Amino acid sequence: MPTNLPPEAKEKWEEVEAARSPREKMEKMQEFLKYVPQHKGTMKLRGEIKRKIAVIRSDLEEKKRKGVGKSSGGPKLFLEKEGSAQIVLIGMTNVGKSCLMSTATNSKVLVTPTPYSTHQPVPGIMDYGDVQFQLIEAPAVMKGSAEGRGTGNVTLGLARNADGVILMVDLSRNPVEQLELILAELEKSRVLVNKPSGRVIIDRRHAGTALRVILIGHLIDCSMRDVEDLLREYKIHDALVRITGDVRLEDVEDAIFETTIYKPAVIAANKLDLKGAEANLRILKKHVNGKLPVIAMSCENKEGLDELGKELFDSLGVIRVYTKDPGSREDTGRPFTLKRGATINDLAKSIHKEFVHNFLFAMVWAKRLPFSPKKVGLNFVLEDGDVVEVHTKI
Ligand SMILES: Nc1nc2c(ncn2[C@@H]2O[C@H](COP(=O)(O)OP(=O)(O)O)[C@@H](O)[C@H]2O)c(=O)[nH]1
Ligand SMILES: [Mg+2]
Repeated sequence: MPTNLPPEAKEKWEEVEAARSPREKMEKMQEFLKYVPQHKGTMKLRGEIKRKIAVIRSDLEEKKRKGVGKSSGGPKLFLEKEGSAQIVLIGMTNVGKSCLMSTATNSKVLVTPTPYSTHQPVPGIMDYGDVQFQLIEAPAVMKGSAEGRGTGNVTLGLARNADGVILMVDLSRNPVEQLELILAELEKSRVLVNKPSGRVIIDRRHAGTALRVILIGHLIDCSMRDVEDLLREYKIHDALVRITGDVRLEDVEDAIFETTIYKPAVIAANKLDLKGAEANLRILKKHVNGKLPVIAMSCENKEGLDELGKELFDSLGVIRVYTKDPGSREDTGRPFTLKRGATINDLAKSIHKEFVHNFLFAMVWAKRLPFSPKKVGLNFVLEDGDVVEVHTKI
């Protein structure tokens, strides 16, 4: 059931969204909570809002303690994104996370048999062809991380904020047990890795663009009208809402609050070189049963790194689009990575925010086109490997 919030709560939520600073956002969330009645249907929402408040508060306290501008010593809750996608490495202690960082990325980390030696998230860049992934080694996950044990909040917060996750297990110990433990902790923090049966994406637009709901799938126990009414109750008047698969009204509400989120995930089954690993790998694969990709690897022997890159790229659902300056013969080399299904409009936005405004037309070179280049508009759907030349008024 949807949470059935009173109108005052819905209005407050609009203020939360409009907040301009973390402090204001936190205060508005606290006010919002006062209007949310306490019952079973609102438990999930209350929990999630409280978690968000806690994250902002600890960030603010941290800044205050360190003095803004000075480099901070405590564990960071968010790391600035770099490269095409941010991927967080999640695993219990000693599975080989640091070893992967040191072999696959440019970062300097400590690889050691001493458990729980990584307290701080450590970033590094991993090259995969012409795409760069930012890997982050998160502090180890343990039972109770979701309740804040160890540096659990940091790790799970990083996972929430990332574009994807690598679930790492050690094949010389029981990999199924490790995987289930990490998945359980992630699930408790409402980060799910399995594909949902349906999906709601709310893309907020500037005022005046109106509300448009695109339904590619089925609404369960509700109508299109109910969906639109719910969005309007939350003062969402200007947005493009895409609904795919099987979706209930509560999933739409979930999307408004971003409570449950889905992360693309790959399983890195490490230490393939050790005794018993092959047998454990078979058990793990049988258990996972094709639901997630399993990459067998040995960080120590630098095996499986390419497969890891490929699976990451595939699971993220991204495409590479190369741009060319008008008049130049060569593309710029480094592609833009965009979500599958992205259009020229999305590309233009990621090049520069003024680009859409000044857009005239684009020329596209692509193997699937009978003739290249083709002159196209903002709605043209791009595919991996396309080369684009954007023409603007100025
Ligand atoms: N045999 C073997 N040992 C590994 C491999 N990867 C990591 N290790 C060892 O496992 C221990 C823990 O590695 P580390 O990367 O620090 O684990 P973390 O706690 O997950 O960061 C170290 O002694 C590593 O040398 C591997 O692929 N094979
Ligand atoms: Mg480590």
